[in-house]
Amino acid sequence: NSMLLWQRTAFHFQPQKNWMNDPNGPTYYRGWYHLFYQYNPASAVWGNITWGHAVSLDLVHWFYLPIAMVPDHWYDANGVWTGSATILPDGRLAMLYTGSTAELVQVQNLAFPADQDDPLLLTWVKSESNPVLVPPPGIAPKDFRDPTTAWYVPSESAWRIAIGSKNDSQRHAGIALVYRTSDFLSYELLPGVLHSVAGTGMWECVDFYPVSTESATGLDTSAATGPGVKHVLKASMDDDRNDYYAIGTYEAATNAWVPDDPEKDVGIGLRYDYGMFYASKTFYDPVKQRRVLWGWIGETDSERTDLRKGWASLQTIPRTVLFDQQTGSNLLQWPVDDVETLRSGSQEFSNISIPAGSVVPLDCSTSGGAAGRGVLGPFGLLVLADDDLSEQTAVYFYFVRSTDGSISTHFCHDELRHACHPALLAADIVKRVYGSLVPVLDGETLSVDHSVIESFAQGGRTCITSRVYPTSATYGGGRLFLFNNATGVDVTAKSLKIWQMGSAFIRPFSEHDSVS
Ligand code: DQQ
Repeated sequence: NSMLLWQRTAFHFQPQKNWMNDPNGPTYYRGWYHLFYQYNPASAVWGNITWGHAVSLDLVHWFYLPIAMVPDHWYDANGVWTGSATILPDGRLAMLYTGSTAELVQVQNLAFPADQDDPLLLTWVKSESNPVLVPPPGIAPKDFRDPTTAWYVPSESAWRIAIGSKNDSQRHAGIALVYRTSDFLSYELLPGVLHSVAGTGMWECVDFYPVSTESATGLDTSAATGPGVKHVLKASMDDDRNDYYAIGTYEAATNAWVPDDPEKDVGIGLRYDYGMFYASKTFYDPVKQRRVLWGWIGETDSERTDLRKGWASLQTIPRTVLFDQQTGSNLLQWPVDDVETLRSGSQEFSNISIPAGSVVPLDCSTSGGAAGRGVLGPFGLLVLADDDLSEQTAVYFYFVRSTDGSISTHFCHDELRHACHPALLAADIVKRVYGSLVPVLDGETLSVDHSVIESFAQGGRTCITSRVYPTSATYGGGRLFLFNNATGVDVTAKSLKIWQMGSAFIRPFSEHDSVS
């Protein structure tokens, strides 16, 4: 049981107990960052979905607050599902969310803070007009959910929101519907769809936001379109449980978003993360002028084990999202710089040579795919490893030379050798090798937090998240190694910097905590 306890994280957000899934309505309001999340107050598996709630002053340390919304009306009797926040020009806040009705129909509902002057947003009032939206003709009752943050269209003096769905009569197309509203109470469905991709199925948790192609700052969701601005469309694919995004051009007048590269369209191209990551959502942080991404990290162990642990799922470290001005074709994600306040005891290594076929232990206490050997790799790091390397997760690169002589770089996680303790959970854990192509190789950051590894390669062009369940590399026993399983090349690690990460506090809000 101490092993199960060890799996609780030190700086990834998770509730005190029970089940969590999608991040909901993230926002900054009067001094506080707010995170709501899909939460089952009664058990460590999905069900009875309410909105859990936590606040933070820095996106690192969190206070749990009481549950914000529970299923207490016919229009959300089967769950207060995913939704998004919109900050109105006068500073008030509107929250739209999906309710699963008593008849299991998906409808959209409006809620607002009972007291707009309460920075903690403790009490929520559901609109008397609920549901404000029901599935339109042609849309199945269970395929209409997860409203986005609204964006303002000045030429119409009105707001728009997008909602994910699917159209099975059009080759199982995933679609995003767009509605116009001026008061968040009545809505008009715009003709056509924002976008549609055949074969991708139901789009959950659609996110739609502008990015600057010229500066490294984030944009408000309602930022003006035009030169220097592109729009990201993201959808969570219910069919394959991954979050795909594409970058393109949005034209409000025609209600259309067009991907820059049709071959890398939503659902068939880029993913935010090539590991365990789903149902993500961004918000604009006006304090640091950045767009921040949250993602849900599920478990890869069994429900039985989750019930035994009494909890399931984590949220990612919030990530800053920027347009990659160098490639012009992808986003860059990086853990918010606020987490650097948890760093201490830095150790720096430079020019470590790792001869072909060797493993180099790094002198610090703190990881099929990686074990295979090719001429040009794999090589990389073994994290959460025990002393004799019977337990490890490998985070690594390898090069592939194609017949035309060009070389591509792959970035991977190999989970096949974590949780080795025979008597333990190993049997009911799904272990995989995750990987993706990453353009060029230079610079990577890695966050290792008890039972989760998040990796950001090449400045955040490619990201991978793994749940791991160490059984012997726990309680300070986790070690870090460099390895080179290439047969044909020696590798030099030019520089490597390692920090100990302190624990963030994530605890209930008490009377003594000051309110700004
Ligand atoms: N989770 C919510 C839905 C959403 C799904 C229900 C995505 O609103 O589509 O818990 O994980």
